[in-house]
Amino acid sequence: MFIIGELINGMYKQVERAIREKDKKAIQKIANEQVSSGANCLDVNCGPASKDPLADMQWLVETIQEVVQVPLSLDSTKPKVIEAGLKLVKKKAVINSTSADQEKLDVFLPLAKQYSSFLIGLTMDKKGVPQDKDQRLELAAAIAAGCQEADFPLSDLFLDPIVLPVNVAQPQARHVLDSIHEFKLLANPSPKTIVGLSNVSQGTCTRNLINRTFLIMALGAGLDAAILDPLDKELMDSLITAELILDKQIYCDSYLDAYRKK
Ligand code: THG
Repeated sequence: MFIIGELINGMYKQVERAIREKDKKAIQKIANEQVSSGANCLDVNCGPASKDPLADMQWLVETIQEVVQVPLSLDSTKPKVIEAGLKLVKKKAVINSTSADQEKLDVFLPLAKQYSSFLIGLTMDKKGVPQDKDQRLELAAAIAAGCQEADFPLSDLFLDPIVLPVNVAQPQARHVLDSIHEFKLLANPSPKTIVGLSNVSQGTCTRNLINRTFLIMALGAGLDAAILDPLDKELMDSLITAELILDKQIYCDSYLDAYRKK
């Protein structure tokens, strides 16, 4: 499982403050904590309050790379903001993200090729987020076809069926799980799948329990990657255990410690 830490996001009040005040230490602490808890990659999102997202993205990428070596997931809807980050990254980055709209694919696919990065394709378009798995599959197929036309390797594509909060869109969680399974069958080699896990529990009173349960079900459906909170230890323990049961980790009595020492 490819784990992308979600905590460097201006959506969080302390991160928004740290970005505004250019408080390097605060960002570097969150970067270090996520990596030592098992994140393989860090999401970088300036947040909705950023007045200069391009400069903020550059500052975040430089600040994070001073203390950790993991690749970064550049999270913005603006190609210029993503490109500002791509120019600075030291590892193969993740572009987070394009939608299925042709005009978005026309911008993000050349960018992903030019900088040899991974690309997350959200199965949504101008009409918004689909309401069932068949519409998600249609958009996923359009994104995969766009990649093939642009000669972008499908092995570098992550398809994101878009997780919605279970308290307001309850039937969608089931559709997302079915989509994860079906996206894998779209092409050969299979495109990878990813979700923004914490979306599922927004506004609920039992966030950690809902996140944990949904992640394990998604892993069972074949999920390859997730944007999540790696500091949630019970979530990480459950993830490691699910991988053990799916025969993706070797069992030993101390498998939790063994995983963390990797
Ligand atoms: N897919 C992709 N990228 C994504 C998402 C996705 N990036 C953003 C998001 N979704 C994933 N990251 C988060 C980060 C935080 C939260 C949810 C998803 C979150 N934040 C608290 C909240 O809104 O309640 C903030 C609370 C606070 O201020 O402390 O839940 O789906 N490709």
